[in-house]
Amino acid sequence: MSSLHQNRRQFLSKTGKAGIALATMPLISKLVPEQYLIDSAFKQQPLPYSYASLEPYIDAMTMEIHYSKHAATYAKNLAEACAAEKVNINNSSLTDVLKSISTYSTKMRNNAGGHYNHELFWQVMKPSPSTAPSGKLAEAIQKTFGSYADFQKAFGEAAKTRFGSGWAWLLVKKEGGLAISSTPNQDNPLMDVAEIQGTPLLGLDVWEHAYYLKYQNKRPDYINAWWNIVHWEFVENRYSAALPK
Ligand code: MN3
Repeated sequence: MSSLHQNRRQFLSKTGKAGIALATMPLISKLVPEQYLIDSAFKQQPLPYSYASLEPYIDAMTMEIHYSKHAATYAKNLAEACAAEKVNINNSSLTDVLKSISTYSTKMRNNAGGHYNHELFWQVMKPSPSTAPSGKLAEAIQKTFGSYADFQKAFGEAAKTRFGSGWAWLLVKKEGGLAISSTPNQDNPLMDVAEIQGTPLLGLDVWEHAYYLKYQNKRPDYINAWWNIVHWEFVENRYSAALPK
């Protein structure tokens, strides 16, 4: 038996029930030097705008701490979890792990989710975007939620009522069609543990670290302001990519 399998076994024996499910999964990983994983596997994409450029909706200091401290830590801890658990993935294969996240450790769940969610979050925002969706996505939103305003209301409600830390999502469900959901902690709709599963198109971080410096306890004000910086063209492209071919 290879040392990889022995390591896997040791890991399984430590993780109990989750490990049993993991034993039935195909082995995604192979051994690579740990330093490689930690140095390069989960480099954050450069922020596509400056820290200050989402003001006044999100302040520069919040953006700087959020991107360079909070999000950077998820990337680092994800690399550590992969090295410790002998999982060889990178940014492009991260979704495979998310889709079977119930078979991994809590550290993997929190940091794979945390890294994926933040990398998406920076992309779904931009300074001075067009202020409403258009094209096929606009049609689907209207069909599913009644109107763009109704959609905003329902999404805002999901974001406001997420107890504690988590995210609100617009997603294309596995079985097709749009849905709004919210997830706790760093979970997301790709995960096999999510209540509503599918492909996330748009995500809003409602952890206090995302808004507390400017908005303190007023999460609804942050949510209302955030609509001004949603990068709808980006979300529309994700929608097109998520539709059945
Ligand atoms: Mn965050």
